[in-house]
Amino acid sequence: MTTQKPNPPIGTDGNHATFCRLCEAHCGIVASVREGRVVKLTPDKRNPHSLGHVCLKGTSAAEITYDPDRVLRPLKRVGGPGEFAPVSWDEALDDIGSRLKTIRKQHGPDAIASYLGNPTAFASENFVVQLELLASMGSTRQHGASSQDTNARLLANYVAYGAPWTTGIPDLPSCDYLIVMGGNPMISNGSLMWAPRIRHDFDEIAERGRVLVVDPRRSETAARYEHLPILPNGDVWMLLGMFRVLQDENLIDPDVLSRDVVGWDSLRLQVLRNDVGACARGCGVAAETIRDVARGFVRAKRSTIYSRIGICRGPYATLTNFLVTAFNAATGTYNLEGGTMFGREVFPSQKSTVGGYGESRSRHGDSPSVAGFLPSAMMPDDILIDGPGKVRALLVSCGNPLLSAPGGARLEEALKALDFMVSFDLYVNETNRHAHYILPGTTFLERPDLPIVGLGFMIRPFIQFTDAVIHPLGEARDGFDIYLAIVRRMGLGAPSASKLKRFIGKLGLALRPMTMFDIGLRLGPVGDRFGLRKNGWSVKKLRQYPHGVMVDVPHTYLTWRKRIAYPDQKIHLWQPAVESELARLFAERRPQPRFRLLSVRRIGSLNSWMHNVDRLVRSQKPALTIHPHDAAELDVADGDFVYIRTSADRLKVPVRLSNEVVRGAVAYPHGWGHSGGSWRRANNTNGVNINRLLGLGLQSIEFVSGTTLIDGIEVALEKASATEMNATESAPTAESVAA
Ligand SMILES: Nc1nc2c(c(=O)[nH]1)N[C@H]1C(S)=C(S)[C@@H](COP(=O)(O)OP(=O)(O)OC[C@H]3O[C@@H](n4cnc5c(=O)[nH]c(N)nc54)[C@H](O)[C@@H]3O)O[C@H]1N2
Ligand SMILES: Nc1nc2c(c(=O)[nH]1)N[C@H]1C(S)=C(S)[C@@H](COP(=O)(O)OP(=O)(O)OC[C@H]3O[C@@H](n4cnc5c(=O)[nH]c(N)nc54)[C@H](O)[C@@H]3O)O[C@H]1N2
Ligand code: SF4
Ligand SMILES: [Mo]
Repeated sequence: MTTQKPNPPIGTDGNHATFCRLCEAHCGIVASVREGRVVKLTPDKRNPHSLGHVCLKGTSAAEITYDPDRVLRPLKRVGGPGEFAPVSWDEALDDIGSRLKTIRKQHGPDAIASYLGNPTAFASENFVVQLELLASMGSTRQHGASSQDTNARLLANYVAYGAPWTTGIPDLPSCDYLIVMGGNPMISNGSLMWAPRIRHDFDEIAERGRVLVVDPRRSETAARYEHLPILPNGDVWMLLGMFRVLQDENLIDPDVLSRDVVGWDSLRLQVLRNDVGACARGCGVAAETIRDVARGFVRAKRSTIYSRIGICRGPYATLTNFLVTAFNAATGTYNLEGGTMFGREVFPSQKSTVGGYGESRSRHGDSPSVAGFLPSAMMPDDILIDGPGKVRALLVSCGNPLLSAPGGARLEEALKALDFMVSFDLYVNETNRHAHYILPGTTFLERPDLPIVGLGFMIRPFIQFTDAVIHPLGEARDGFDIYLAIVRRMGLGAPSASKLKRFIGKLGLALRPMTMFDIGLRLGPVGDRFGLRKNGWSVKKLRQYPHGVMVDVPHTYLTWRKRIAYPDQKIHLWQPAVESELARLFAERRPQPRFRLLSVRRIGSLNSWMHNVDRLVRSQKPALTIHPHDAAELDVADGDFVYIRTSADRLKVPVRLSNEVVRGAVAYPHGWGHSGGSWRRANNTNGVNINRLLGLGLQSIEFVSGTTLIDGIEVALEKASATEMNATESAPTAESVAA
């Protein structure tokens, strides 16, 4: 192991090796501190995992830390939405503790709900505590970004493996045939797999074999590799077609069927119900192409399908995700390097037990939780409708559901109706302007971390610990300290679902999550076993290697069965949920809608919250991408405006003509439509909030997973008249009008 120079102490001048925590790639960066201030963020070429990869967002992160619009003192609402006055931490925490205590006492624990936004996951202490906080209060009402991005994947994991967080990931370094279904890693840098240099990995696979990108839009990833255009939400049919090819051409190894999986006989009968031609019509991919893809996949052996959120937000999202896993399993790809693997974990492997589905249900609609998460789409009703179990208090951690979740005007009405709302954030945003308190959190430069989210999805085993680069600005505080202070004031001890930890907490001793991680690391496969293993790792030792280290955790191709929670340690291809979802699909008779909406991610945007950084937003001009033939039918040209309408709302947007989308699909970036937050630059950007077009309640979700229907929703388009266009040109702010 080559030695590394330890970082300077927190806040002192010099170069601090750390890592970006804006997205799952966790790229290594070097923060240069001069006179106590971070003056520059540059790629860390000495990080052995990311080897100098970063994106523009990562190197712009200090502009968030030092943003004059950032909230740096606890804020208390003193008037209407957005009217806040600074208060002391003690005053805020005392009042929050006592009001939550009263609500819990008067209305029961389920009167308190939470919404965990995406950045919650990127502050490891925050994440762990947030997951346990509600449970420690006895509440089951947890919501989050999960129903907008991952629930269907998690439910498919539960069905196939018995455990929602066990996720198959592609073994990129050895793979020869990679199908990417519904992901755009050239922009998103990958999700539920940790590979910061993803472009290099994909380039090498393409060089050796094939990278096939299945997407209704010729995304940046599709453009770089091989694009297979598909109808929005057509993937379920493509996968059924590929299964049919396996069956017709005898491409399944009987050993795999008997050893690795159960339930093939039942699934096979369903596969036989449609021939490849019928499947081709369902997905818009030619039958011969489906055959070619399936045959090539089996022939290549070191093959896998990687899928992500593009197949997680449609009406058959769970079934589609499940079929991806089933296809990877039935073709034996878990059994060799270069196929499908499970993340290489540095924590001791825990025998997982079957669970993580339906332990709680939405108050309205009775929709089951997935990994503890209830559907965001049901949150407004659960808050607004009177009766037992009504939600009266909401804790929002790092989230902006008014822009990023469904609900629109009804969600806003619900936020206004809450008895109490607390937000943990860096800014006043569209959502928390309705909060009673906003508690200022730290940016990643101001806190210690392990890449905790990445550690569960590691392709190449790597570990890094970082201290804070600088001390928190103003009065910003770390999540754990805030939660501890609140639950203590509620008389509940340390925030935790575990009785033991709560007991320890009541004694006044709180085990910091970082202490727990350290214990886990030390007891894990590369740990120092508290001195028993000479070359093992601990957080203390990692401090001497601030650029991070590659570690030796074995691949899972020989051991993957241990990760299956079902007692038979096989991948399950048949479950009641699969049966009922297939029945629902086969009974569907709806004609293809004329237009369907897709979301787009851009390199300079991160969901709804990096739009206050001028250098990131100034070149972005959100517009609706539409196929030129569709545009001709609507008689619109580049830059013209159209109304885009659903039964929920109507928005006016400029169009951009491009054949990158298949005919009938239109695409618009999400996370725009800023107004009312403290972020002055963001408030002055164009762009509408397309989530106002999403529906509400049971009609707007895939019931089994609570997934919000986001991609491929039916929309109507209508050219905006010339006078309306002129009106918008003279007042270029985004406009939303009730239908
Ligand atoms: N139409 C459409 N909607 C989508 C999506 C889509 O593709 N299309 N994508 C969905 C996806 S994948 C996701 S994950 C969600 C995201 O949606 P949310 O999870 O609600 O996240 P954001 O809207 O990005 O808001 C993040 C908030 O966290 C704050 N924040 C950022 N970092 C920190 C921090 O370190 N500490 C604290 N305390 N606060 C912080 C920011 O200031 C911001 O207010 O959106 C979903 N919505
Ligand atoms: N720059 C940037 N990076 C990000 C984020 C960001 O906002 N900006 N967000 C982060 C978050 S929270 C997440 S969850 C990840 C998500 O990471 P990804 O899963 O890679 O998400 P997207 O980039 O939205 O790519 C989804 C792709 O699916 C396609 N798609 C839509 N509908 C369908 C369909 O029916 N079938 C198929 N096959 N494809 C479809 C879309 O056209 C799009 O190209 O990205 C993370 N990284
Ligand atoms: S790819 Fe993600 S982790 Fe890497 S620098 Fe960009 S935002 Fe940060
Ligand atoms: Mo996400």
